[in-house]
Amino acid sequence: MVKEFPQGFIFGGATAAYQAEGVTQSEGKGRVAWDTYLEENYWYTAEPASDFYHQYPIDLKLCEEFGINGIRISIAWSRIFPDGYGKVNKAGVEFYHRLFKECHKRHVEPFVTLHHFDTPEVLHKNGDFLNRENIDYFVDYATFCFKEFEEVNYWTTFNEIGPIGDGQYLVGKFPPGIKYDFEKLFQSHHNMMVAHAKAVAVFRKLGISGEIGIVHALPTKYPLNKDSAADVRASELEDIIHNKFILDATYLGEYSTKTLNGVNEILSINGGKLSITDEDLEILRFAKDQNDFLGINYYMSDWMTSHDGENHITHNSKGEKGASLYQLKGIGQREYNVDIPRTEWDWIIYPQGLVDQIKRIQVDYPNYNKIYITENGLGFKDHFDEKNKTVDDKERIDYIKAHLEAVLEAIDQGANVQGYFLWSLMDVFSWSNGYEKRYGLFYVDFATQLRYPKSSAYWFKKVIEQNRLD
Ligand code: BGP
Repeated sequence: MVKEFPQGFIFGGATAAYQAEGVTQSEGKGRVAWDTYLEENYWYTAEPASDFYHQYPIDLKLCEEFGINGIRISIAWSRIFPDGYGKVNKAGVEFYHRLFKECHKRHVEPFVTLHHFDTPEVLHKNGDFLNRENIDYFVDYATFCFKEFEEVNYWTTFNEIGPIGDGQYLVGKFPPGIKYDFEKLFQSHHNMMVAHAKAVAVFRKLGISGEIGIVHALPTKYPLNKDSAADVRASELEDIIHNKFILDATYLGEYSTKTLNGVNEILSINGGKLSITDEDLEILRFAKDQNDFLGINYYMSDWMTSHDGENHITHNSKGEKGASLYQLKGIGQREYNVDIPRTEWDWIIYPQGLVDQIKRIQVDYPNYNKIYITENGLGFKDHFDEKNKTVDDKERIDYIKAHLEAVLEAIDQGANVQGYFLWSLMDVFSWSNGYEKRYGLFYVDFATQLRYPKSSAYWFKKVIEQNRLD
């Protein structure tokens, strides 16, 4: 098997505006739904986060020192348009110009996402992407950014349309906290895919230079018992919810019969009806061959059995292993007690799932062009070594190494993978798990905002220097 990464491979670190920047209530930024939702439902807020708004020169200097040549950054929509549309906040625009300039100064290529979970509150309140008016507001915002930020070479429309619908309307851990509403779940997926396609169309029409793509979270789903037709169906339906529906929209420009049959099966049991118009399909068809790249966020796989009881999901937000429950009526349930390691948050660690997922893209969606692994990493309750001012995060190194091996295996099997971004560059807070779930290469002391490289950062630096795994 190849051990070397392709020439020009991006070894990146990933961040997201809301999880990193801080400064959520000043500098002209408009509120987002998360501001209120965290205040009301969780034990932490997005302040100070990693104070990236001020610390970015330090973080980018660390990137340069450790050989990291790419960074995922998202623009906070409400920093540009505090109300989602209309009046522009000049301070926000200037901030991102400063940030991108610093990236280039440090030879760190910014991969810029337009929407990473943080719809402005004004638009979220009136239905978020379930309200079709907001599709147009998103496209206006995207158009503004394409024209304004000429220094950006890589654009991503959305981060994780799947988990947005999932968090907002199925698990209920994201605002507005609705559970088990499958109509809203699929409609949100669909409408956001239409928004993506429309933004891609504008990008092409304006002849913007650079590349455009989308980032999907793609957890691989397996039947617990391969010989059980019920388990196989459970894994297929779960795959449709999280992966296949949005992948079809992205690369087929329509929903395959298999996908629609699955969606109809789910809706016939759980209620609901989708609105998909001819005009929607026309724009999806236009965009399907226009994606320069696919970003894959991969953390885990799931093993499924059938489930005919009621819907019941318990989100394990405190990292108490075994606290998760995921059962969907007529769809299936996740089996956590498989003989495979999992994190404290019950995320099953299975690098082969990444190989299998990439293979499915190659086979089912051969028009994908190229892939970046845009997120992968280990959430852990890191122990800071006060004496040596570091974290000995051996578990994280093992996790990253195994997944980089999976990337090499996929490349060996003919996949065009051009980069790997570790989630996260430095510690940030986790949306529904707080500041205790850390992922960074650089430890952040949230009280002082000082950064300390972890063992994983030194290990990663070596991999980058050698451009290969030992
Ligand atoms: C992805 C998101 C990231 C990040 C990551 C880790 O879904 O794109 O923003 O949060 O997952 O997830 P979590 O924070 O839930 O552990």
